[in-house]
Amino acid sequence: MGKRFFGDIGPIRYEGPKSDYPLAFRHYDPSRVVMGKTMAEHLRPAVCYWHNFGWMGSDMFGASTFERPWNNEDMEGARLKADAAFEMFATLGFPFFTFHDKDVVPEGASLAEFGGNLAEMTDRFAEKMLATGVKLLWGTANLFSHPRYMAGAATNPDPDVFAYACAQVKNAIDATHKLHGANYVLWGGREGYETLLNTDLSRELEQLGRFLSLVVDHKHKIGFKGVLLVEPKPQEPTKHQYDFDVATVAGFLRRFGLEKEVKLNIEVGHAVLAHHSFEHEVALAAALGLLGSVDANRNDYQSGWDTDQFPNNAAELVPALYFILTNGGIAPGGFNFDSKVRRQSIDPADLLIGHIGGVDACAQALLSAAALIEDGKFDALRAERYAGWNAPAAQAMLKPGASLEAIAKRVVDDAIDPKPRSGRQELFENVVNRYT
Ligand code: XUL
Ligand code: CO
Repeated sequence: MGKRFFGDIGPIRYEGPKSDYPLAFRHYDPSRVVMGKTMAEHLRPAVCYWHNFGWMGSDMFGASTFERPWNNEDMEGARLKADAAFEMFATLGFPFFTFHDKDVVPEGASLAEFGGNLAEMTDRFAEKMLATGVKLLWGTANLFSHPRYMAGAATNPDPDVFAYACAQVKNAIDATHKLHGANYVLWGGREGYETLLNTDLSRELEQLGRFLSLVVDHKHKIGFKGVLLVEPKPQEPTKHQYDFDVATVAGFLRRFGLEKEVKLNIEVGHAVLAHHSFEHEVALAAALGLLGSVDANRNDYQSGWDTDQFPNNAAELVPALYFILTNGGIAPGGFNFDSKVRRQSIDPADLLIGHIGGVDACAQALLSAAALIEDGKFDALRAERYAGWNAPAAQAMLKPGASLEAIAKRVVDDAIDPKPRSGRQELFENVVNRYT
């Protein structure tokens, strides 16, 4: 494939921490083995189609700042976009990419035309994937940009919009299946409300549960082996979204009997919007058996909205990487860089530099978390805090047959009188910092 958009740049190589060449990896060494797997196998990095190839740099105060030769107005523009995208995937050497249906082809005048465009483009993708070795981490449907979705997709008061969303998801999941996607993501872009005054909350939640069940049924019907993932986000664009955070979605999945069918795609910036930390969302999803994949980015802590910047603070990512590693890794999920360069970063090289810094930060955090685990002291400290639970009498309290009465009797008989013990937070923090 000839180079067209990124000139003579690349392929991007690992040059090590001492390198000052901006177009080289300093920490992400794809083939370096860490805890039995290569860095590429641990992180499974992906480039997303939308922020990098879809966003043209406009904001609510100003026009597009990026000059991109591609567009999505017609299939010609969409083909150019695909050429640039695959050139970038290959230049970075990232093993995966992700897309929304609407990122890759124009919608056209009808759903049938949209479906036809998608089928044509995914044929082209299949050829490019074969030529470059790049795989699909996940596909998804954009159920939030078109005005028909202004009051939601599955949770819309109009059943015709619900039907349209079903049809669009069917096409997108079929396309993902055709490209052997490892996962399929559902982000409820406008599944929420602006005001409760016009909203029948219980009806909308029922609709959303039904919709997810229909998606699960379709997945099994076509034999799609990828994992279905819901991506929590508390608000933006709506005031309140039903997929608020990991805890909310976990409860929702249980209510509709979907907890064995659907996992979660956790985005750093969404965790921050929900007033959680990223590691909180990762640790909770792991604890509930729902950890699926990660949308890697960061928010500006002062702005209060979803700024989708590239990750660049390795130290902050260490706890999340620790919980991912102790969960047994993220596969078949990965680290999808749902991140965009800033509006003034107008050069094609800026797109590459953003991804290089992002994956380098994740790689540094991976190395730190692995060193922390391999050293063993941190895990020993954590285990020590709960060591009392190893005693048979303690275990018995958690088993069927235990009763408050029997426990109360033992407290009296054994004269149990617990003494406060230090939580040693500063010690834990200092141990983690030794590896950061
Ligand atoms: C929006 C967001 C989406 C999803 C896919 O905040 O993160 O791009 O990742 O629809
Ligand atoms: Co995302």
